[in-house]
Amino acid sequence: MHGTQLPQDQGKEVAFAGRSNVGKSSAINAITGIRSLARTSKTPGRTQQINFFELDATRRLVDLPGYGYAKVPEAVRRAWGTMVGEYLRGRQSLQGVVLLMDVRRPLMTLDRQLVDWCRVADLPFCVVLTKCDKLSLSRARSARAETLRHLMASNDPTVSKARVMLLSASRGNGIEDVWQWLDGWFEGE
Ligand SMILES: Nc1nc2c(ncn2[C@@H]2O[C@H](COP(=O)(O)OP(=O)(O)OP(=O)(O)O)[C@@H](O)[C@H]2O)c(=O)[nH]1
Ligand SMILES: [Mg+2]
Repeated sequence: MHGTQLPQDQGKEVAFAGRSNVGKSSAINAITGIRSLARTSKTPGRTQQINFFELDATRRLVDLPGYGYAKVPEAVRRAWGTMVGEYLRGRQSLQGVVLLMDVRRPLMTLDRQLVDWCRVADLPFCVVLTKCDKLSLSRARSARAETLRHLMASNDPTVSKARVMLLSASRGNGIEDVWQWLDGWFEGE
């Protein structure tokens, strides 16, 4: 929770961000193939500090604490903003942010704020719609198309592309798509 606990700001990192309970930890577990590497929970708000997972000596995945959980006290919410804000703004090794949103309700207010935050900070991001096993394939695909449409409809003229992927951590669908994106960030100069 404190700056001193962050690993050295060297190498490359990709951070996973999203609402409480959206499936960040499950996504990291599915993506790394090591179950219970990032602790998952049925209780929203379980991950309350920034957790780092080393893929190897120079590449890390970062599990950011979730936002938007109603029962969290105001002071904790503010602490979240400070911690995550400082991390996103100040981290040299951060290559990109995976913004996770529930496929059944993407782009809620705080999700949009995080999109704006990334755009203002000029931080590359992609959107991953989680728990897509909860919808039929056709409904998941239309949620994806709709989300893409919203992201492209931004007033910002520099927004020329956006990436939205479907993921089911529990079924293992979409992991390859996310990896392709991560590889691009890890391999970029
Ligand atoms: N059906 C389904 N459930 C999922 C999926 N991914 C996660 N879940 C469930 O959603 C709940 C929350 O998952 P977590 O991975 O702990 O979510 P989180 O975003 O890390 O939550 P916090 O750390 O509390 O912010 C758990 O009960 C998971 O089993 C998925 O792809 N499909
Ligand atoms: Mg978590």
